[in-house]
Amino acid sequence: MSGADHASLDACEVNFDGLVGPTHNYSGLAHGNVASMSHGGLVSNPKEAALQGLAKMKSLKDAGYAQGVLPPQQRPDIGALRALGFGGDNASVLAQAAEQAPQLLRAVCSASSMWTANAGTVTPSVDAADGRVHFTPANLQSSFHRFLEPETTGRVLAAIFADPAHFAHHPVLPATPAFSDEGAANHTRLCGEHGEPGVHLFVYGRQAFGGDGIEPQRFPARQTLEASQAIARQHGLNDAQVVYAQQHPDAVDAGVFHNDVIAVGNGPVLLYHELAFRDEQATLDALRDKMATPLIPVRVPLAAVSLEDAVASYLFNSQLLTNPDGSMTLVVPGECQEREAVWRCLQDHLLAGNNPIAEVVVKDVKQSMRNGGGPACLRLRVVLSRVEREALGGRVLLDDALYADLVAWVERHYRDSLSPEDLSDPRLAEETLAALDDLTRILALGPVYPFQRA
Ligand code: SUG
Repeated sequence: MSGADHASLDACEVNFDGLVGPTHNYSGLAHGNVASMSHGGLVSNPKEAALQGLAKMKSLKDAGYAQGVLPPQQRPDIGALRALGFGGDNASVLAQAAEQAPQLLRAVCSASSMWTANAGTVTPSVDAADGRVHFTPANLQSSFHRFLEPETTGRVLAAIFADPAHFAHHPVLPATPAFSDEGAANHTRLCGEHGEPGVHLFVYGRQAFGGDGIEPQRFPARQTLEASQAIARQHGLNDAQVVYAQQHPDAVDAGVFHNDVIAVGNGPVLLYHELAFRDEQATLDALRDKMATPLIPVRVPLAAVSLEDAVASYLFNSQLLTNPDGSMTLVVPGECQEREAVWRCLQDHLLAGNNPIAEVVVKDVKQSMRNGGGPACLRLRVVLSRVEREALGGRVLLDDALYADLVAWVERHYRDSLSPEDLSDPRLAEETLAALDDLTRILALGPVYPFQRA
């Protein structure tokens, strides 16, 4: 059956949020991510971070949106330190790394897998020629601390989306600059209802082979056109289903390291900043040309919101969610209230404008925001039919019981303070393993972590 032949009437978007891991800390690891760069060295609160994330999930679940959860990864990644030549027992590996290569220690402790918008790229079954949901974990090769994620990410996705009748998993792209891939953060699916066929907007920062060399100068462009094309090929998307657009280099240089920091789409709506795309008109024209339903562009002009305000507030790193009556709710981070121009834009331009956005909901995810992760970074969107939802492995769809179990789990295992100096504490590594072992049982995922497979 061709995917385009069937609209799935009972499909809905499930947002799979990443649980913040016990080593959440501020190490300033992400070059080009202004929040991460400016907050490096601060003391973090992993417990508060995890509870903020869970509170967001719970409130969206209570409001009627389908909500899933993805587990954090095993950190510190002592195996990565061993591969880099450190030896002895775990405590001495950590001590040597702290002494000789503190930057490496910080990298292997990052809780960056919380930002599941970078876990991978997903194509819903309605768009796929074989009628299955397709997944490719992102290689995240732009930074060492994130390059450590894809292996476990692949195992987690395979454990949850396990049934081969419904789910197809593709290999991570070659982890080399030409195929630099950061997952769904640079991918937006536009459609009518979620269960209707969609058009896939892949946004890239640079072209590896050829291209005209117009690229960001200050900060790295993390996604290549070649990576996006390879994902589309893996997922069996044809030309009529895809649009490729280059990010505006000025935006990347202002700290827009992923497209989801400057644009968000949902259904037929594309909410974007004037400087999101290098060629705004060509991008809109291509979408209009390929979409089956009229595109509803909601443009925020530079005169209303500067790039600095967009990056500082994460206005565009919002979740745009569909309500049963067809209206949409925009879930924005609390930082949007702190910037007058942004708050005014939300009230006067977005809510009052002629578009489906009918409500703005503010969420406090400050712990994540200080590392450059807003509400939309924290979630991976997966459109699933009822049958596909029923085929999920593990216990990952949030209900009141799972929420209560996860809150109790965080209370049991997490510290409420972590400074970069604490990362070499071997007890932190032990606490984390105990926490993840416990979590695997709560989520019924099986042995997804390296320490469970040794
Ligand atoms: O890759 N921050 C992440 C934030 C990712 C946000 N995701 C999306 N926009 N979808 C990044 O830059 C900071 C970690 C540190 O500094 O310790 C970090 O990796």
